[in-house]
Amino acid sequence: MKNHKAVIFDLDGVIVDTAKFHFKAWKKLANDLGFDFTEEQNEQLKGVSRVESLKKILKWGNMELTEDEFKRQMALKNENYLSYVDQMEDDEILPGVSKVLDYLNENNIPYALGSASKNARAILHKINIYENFDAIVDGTDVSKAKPDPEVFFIAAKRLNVKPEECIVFEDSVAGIQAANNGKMLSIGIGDKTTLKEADYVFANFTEIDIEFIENLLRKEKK
Ligand code: B16
Ligand code: MG
Repeated sequence: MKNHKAVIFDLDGVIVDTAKFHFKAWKKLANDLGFDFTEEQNEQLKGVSRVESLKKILKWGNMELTEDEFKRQMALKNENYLSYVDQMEDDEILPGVSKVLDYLNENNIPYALGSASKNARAILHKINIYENFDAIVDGTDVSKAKPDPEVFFIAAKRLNVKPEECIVFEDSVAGIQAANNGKMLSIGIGDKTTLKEADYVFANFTEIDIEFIENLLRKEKK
């Protein structure tokens, strides 16, 4: 019987809603380059790295940049994005998340962050939960993007647990696939249809009972 012993959280879309800041910053970049960028397009960038996001955006805008200009635009976007992150406070933690973190803290259940963002550490500091994590794995630690399970495998290793002992909370399709590819239990946060490959899906953390998590920490993967 496999027991789940640890939890891995994605960051953007799970713990905080930084997608709204990414949207503003990418939209400014697109507009400055002379084309538009929609919320629907922003949805497709969830869990996607900064480089890959810019490649997609330029494709949508039918635009090519030199290598130097590409790097300059990425830096500008990040600078703009960080100006929003800088204003973040504890109240940006999404509803229901703190209740789950409190439960894990009180019961000594190890948990890690597994995010594609290179700004993850700065964000966790801003919302004052950096110290709570037993391991933090972000875009600076990985060479393969989700749906490759690398980010979650590193997290499991740092938590000293086997991949199949981990529960992963994710809001992106690629992230759910990464968890499934790593034989971890996947819990989607968001839309049931979009995240249909997940083992379980909840609209947000307010819909998750502590009892549900307690049971997962005892039961076998369904
Ligand atoms: P950065 P996650 C991802 O975070 C975001 O969902 C995605 O939109 C973003 O492009 C990516 O991080 C890279 O972020 O520019 O901060 O390095 O959902 O994996 O926590
Ligand atoms: Mg995410």
